[in-house]
Amino acid sequence: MRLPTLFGALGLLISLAVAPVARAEDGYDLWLRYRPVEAAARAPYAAAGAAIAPTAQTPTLSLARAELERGLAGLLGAAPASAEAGGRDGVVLIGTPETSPAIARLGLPLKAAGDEGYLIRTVRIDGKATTVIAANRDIGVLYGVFRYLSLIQTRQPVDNLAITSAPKVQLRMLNHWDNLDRTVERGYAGQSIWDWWKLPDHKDARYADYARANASLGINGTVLNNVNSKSLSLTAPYLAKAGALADVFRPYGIRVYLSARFSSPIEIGGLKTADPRDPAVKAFWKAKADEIYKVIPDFGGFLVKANSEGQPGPQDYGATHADGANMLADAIGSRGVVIWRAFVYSHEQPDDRAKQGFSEFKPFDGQFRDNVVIQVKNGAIDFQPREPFHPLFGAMPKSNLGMEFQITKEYLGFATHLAYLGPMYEETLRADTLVKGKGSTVARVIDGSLHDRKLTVMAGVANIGTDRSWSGSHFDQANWYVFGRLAWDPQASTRDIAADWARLTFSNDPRFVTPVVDMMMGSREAVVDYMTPLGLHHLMGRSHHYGPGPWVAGGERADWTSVYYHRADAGGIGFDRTPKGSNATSQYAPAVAACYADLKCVDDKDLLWFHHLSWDYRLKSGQTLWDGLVTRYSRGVAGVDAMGRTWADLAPYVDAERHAQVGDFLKIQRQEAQWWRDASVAYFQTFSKRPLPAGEAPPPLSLEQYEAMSFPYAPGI
Ligand code: GCW
Repeated sequence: MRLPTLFGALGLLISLAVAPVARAEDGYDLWLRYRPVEAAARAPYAAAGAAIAPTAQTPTLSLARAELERGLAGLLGAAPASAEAGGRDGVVLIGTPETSPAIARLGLPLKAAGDEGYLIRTVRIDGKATTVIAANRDIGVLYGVFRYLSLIQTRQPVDNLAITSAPKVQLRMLNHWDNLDRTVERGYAGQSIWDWWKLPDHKDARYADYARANASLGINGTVLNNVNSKSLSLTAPYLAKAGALADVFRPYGIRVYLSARFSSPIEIGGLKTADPRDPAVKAFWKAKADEIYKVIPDFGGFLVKANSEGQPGPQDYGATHADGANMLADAIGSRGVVIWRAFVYSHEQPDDRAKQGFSEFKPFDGQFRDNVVIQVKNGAIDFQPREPFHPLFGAMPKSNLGMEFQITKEYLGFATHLAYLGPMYEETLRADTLVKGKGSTVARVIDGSLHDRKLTVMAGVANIGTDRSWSGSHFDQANWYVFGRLAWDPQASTRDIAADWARLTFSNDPRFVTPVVDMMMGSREAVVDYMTPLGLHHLMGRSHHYGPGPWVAGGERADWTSVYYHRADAGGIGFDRTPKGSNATSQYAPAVAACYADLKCVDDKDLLWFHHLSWDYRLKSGQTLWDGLVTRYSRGVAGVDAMGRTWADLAPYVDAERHAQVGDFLKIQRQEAQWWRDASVAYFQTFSKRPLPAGEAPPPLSLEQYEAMSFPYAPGI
């Protein structure tokens, strides 16, 4: 027996002895683990990646090649040697027609791949089976390599491939709410990964790992700093720091953007005003943009939060959002974009907060420059566990409208509650605005097809930090992953994506994948049940948003309280947004508005978002509203119990380290779900004055005890 074979046999014996538990993992490798394909599943890959044909080099193609080598080495063993294409079976040929004569000769239908997409084809070259990963630009090749590796990672066949894939959204980006002192607003995964202090001289290795992970999903932009921003970010020293990050990200196809503080002309420009109509202000921004493009030639543009939650903006000078956005867009010109957020509600406006974004922006439809995108949160309030889709979607056909999802779970239990957000994103994307008849989905607004818009954006507020697992928990990685996949294709199925993620991250064993995917798919609904059932919203603890706070009242402004949203009293509960109430329903297309306003049509899941109803109102299930509320709270707790049991059973398929952490977090979630249920029931019962439905346990503490709990060190603020 040759020595390597002996060692191989020993290794096999050892791994059999400890099987099926994998070695401890801390989550750093995300979905790019490239662990060896188990012996029993090797056969279909016998020839795969026998060699990688040489290709002309660009920095991105070098990365693509290195990734392919790394992946194949990890998955299938020995690193393949270079070989001329056509020499043997199983060669992988990567490149663009410009960089590879062999690819050019194939005459592939590359048009369909567009600027960033790719083709993966099994072809015969000189009679030998060859896998071609081809694209029009080198970044498409890198994306294609990640896709090819993911097929092996998820044990798909790779011997007869005919894949064409191109992104449906142009700008697929993360928004970091990271501050210059490395705190992260609404961050639950440690500190900011940007070490501003040591930049630009020291570039942490993690920056490249970050870019690689994003590139594996097709994410092509990142806003480095918080939308609640500091002018300091736009000064020369900080531009150099941002430039250093941009240099790391560039070969991964990722452009850097910055949040811009509207009052910068005053704070760092020495001007007396930031009025967008003032020539000196215009000159400041033009010069600033020119300065940025000298440091970062491919700078993506500005993200702006203006006249919202105390941030400065054009309205401070009697100018409009359009004046402000267009002035910045002119400064940037054809070099980039201005992403202007629609998350706007003003101190002076007594109107229903849910209506304000629409009221402020709809009148300006058609008045924004071509390189302006209005970025709209998925719902009209603020990243709640469930919100009906934002009425601006479909309502501004003559403007570029982008989607802003939150990946970090500000309102869904931070990093310790397991909530897969795929179904929440999908619910919004598949919602039908009906503005151009049936099928006018939000996804089609976002991919530009509904109103024939070219400049399209999907943004996700990042959940990334210095935590080893990047996202604060293993399952929160799935939310970064599903966001990226949906940005590539907003029509994709989030159940399929969950399955891919579970396979890549943990195990391909169907005894693992099936229960985990089911658990993930139900997880967000459990959160809705134990926090905000039946369309309730914004009931979390004041300012940190940790735990239940339905009693939150008073303070700076009414629409930062819970009582503003639930309106519970002896007569009932819910926010009347029908024409009899705030009339927020009128902001939707007539058929949607009519349904939301009609008790016979509106879904129970949105009921109290749109209606104020008596405690004895009959739900579609026949239960009274009060009984239905209580049983949903309990159902949410039971859902977490079930997740805990499922996870415990899956120990054989997961390494001990990750299994234990997920298990611990599920226990935290279980306790907090119970707390949510008990505190909410105790509070609302003071209004309903009705007994609990049969079999429901009374809350163990008094309402006063729940109200007295205080969490000065809750993370994320
Ligand atoms: O969700 C709310 C958050 C704020 C955030 C704001 C926004 C960045 O509570 O922390 O500020 O929305 O989106 O601007």
